[in-house]
Amino acid sequence: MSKKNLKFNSKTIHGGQQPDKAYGAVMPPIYQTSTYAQSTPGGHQGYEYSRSGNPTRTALENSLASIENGEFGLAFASGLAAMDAVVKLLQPGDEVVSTNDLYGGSYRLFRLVYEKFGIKFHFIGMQKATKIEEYINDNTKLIWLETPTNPMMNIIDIKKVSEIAKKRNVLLAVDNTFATPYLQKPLDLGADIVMHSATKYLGGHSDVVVGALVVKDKELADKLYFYQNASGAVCGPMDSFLVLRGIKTLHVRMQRHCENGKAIANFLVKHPKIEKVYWPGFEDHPNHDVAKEQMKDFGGMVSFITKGSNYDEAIKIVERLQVFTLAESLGGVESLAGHPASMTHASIPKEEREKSGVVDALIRLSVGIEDVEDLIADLEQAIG
Ligand code: P1T
Repeated sequence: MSKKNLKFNSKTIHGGQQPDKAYGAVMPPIYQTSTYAQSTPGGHQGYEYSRSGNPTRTALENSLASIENGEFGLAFASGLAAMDAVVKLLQPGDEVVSTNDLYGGSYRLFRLVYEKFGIKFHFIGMQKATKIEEYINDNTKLIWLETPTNPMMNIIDIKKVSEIAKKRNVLLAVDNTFATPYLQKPLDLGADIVMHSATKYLGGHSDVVVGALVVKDKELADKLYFYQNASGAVCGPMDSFLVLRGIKTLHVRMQRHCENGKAIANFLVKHPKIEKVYWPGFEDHPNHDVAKEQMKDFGGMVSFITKGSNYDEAIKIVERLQVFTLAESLGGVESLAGHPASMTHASIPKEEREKSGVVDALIRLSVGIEDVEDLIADLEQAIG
């Protein structure tokens, strides 16, 4: 039976994997080497230098391609390094249409690094997909979107956006960090590139910083590989091993993240001190129907605002949490809480971030896989 036809849960464990050729190791060895012996110049066994390729990284890249239903995976030193390779496909004068609600570091990369090289970025709300058409012109080469968005949990209709992108001959890249391929597969919905901060759910244990790209098209894969090798922000062998190990339990972890996320969202929405909860599983979430259609479940990320809250009040709440750890990042087995305005989204100017709802009072939760009663009790005492 071809491993290509496995169902998703089996793919997380077996996809693109085979026992190591040397001794049959079931997990790929950590090939902690920078270089490889050659019998004559160019006479090597497939690997010559670990920036260009490393067998442990290849094992991870094959797994990534398999779980995202793609053909080619590329593993980078971080999520931002993976994004960086995508932007390098562009030329001065090119334009990008991006979601206005996105990770602060992604915004910073676009605005503070690539704008000065003559690339123009439009940050817009994409909840109504047709809105994008107003911003596409002959210079537009890339649409960049997150769904669910970080941290407002907006849902963008990947299929509709991909139809627009195809019609206008523009590449579509989807940051699938929040959903993971357990919940949604952007390539199946028409995207050209899937990007991950594998630091998050794919790694799953908050012990590594890694990024990933997956594509179907060989020509596109070759171009991205060129920039990966030419710029050199590759994923090391130890980190490749850790993410590969994380992916093997992705489906079981995600199932529990979703269950706990749902319980927390429902607890918060009924709490008398809560003003607003952002979670795509609510029937009154603006794109709940799209979420139901393109996602298997609603994920483990929940954002909220308490009544009459402000910057200081939000900080007090996150400081009082005991089981949730106040920290940057998300997607690990442990629950984390963050204050986007001062942490993950601090690099977006206040006026700009508030336009997309990232106000000073907003708190973001990455709901882990602990006993949910403990998480609810912790929120109860912190909210007061
Ligand atoms: O941190 P890094 O692996 O480089 O990934 C950047 C990144 C890209 N895209 C999304 C949606 C992200 O959430 C991130 C990183 N985010 C956090 C560190 C955070 O706490 O939101």
